[in-house]
Amino acid sequence: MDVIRPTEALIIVDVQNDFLPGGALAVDEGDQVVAQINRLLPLFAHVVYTRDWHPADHVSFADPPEYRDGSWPAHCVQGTTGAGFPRELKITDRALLVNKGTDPGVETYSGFRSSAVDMAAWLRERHVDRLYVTGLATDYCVQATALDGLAAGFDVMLVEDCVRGVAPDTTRSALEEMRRAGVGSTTAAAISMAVAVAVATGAETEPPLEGEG
Ligand code: VGL
Ligand code: ZN
Repeated sequence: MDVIRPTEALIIVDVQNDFLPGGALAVDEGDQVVAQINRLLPLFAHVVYTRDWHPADHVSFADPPEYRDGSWPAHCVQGTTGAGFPRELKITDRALLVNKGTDPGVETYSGFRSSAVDMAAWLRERHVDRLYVTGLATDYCVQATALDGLAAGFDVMLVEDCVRGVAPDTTRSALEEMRRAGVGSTTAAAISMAVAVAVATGAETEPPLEGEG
């Protein structure tokens, strides 16, 4: 039995330089999700990277910013280093890249609401039935993407040690709202442990491919 089935997808939300320490809209410990996500990545047949991809005049940019919904410092402006993925993040090509927040007048936290890509359709074409959601930030884009995933009919698991939030109070209520809506939860540590056990007990042994040996 596979610990992660071929119909499960890893969703990596907005792991971008501007959301990491030193970035324009830094999330506390945002950098700490990268190694954990890298560890999960090889287990998944399908991966989605969402990316905040704003024009320079995006409606959410405020000066001075209040660091809450609707009032952010300029961040993740298309083509800038801040909008890029950190060098340490593994990029696989069995993946979909979803740009969002590209319309100057519209805030889009959820990858499912990108005006550029139909993420739900891409997942359904691959017979995906469950999403493991990781990334930044728990209280905005992670929450919105997880809840829209449920609404689109997917099982959704939050990978708790692979997410970080902007602020403690909004992060607490986001976790509570997701739980109440039916988002499950796990950790990269638990998944890795289950994989190790499966390998040790031989459960992961595949029959030899036809024509081999
Ligand atoms: C996000 C605030 C503004 C996020 C994006 O990725 O959670 N938060 N834009
Ligand atoms: Zn944004």
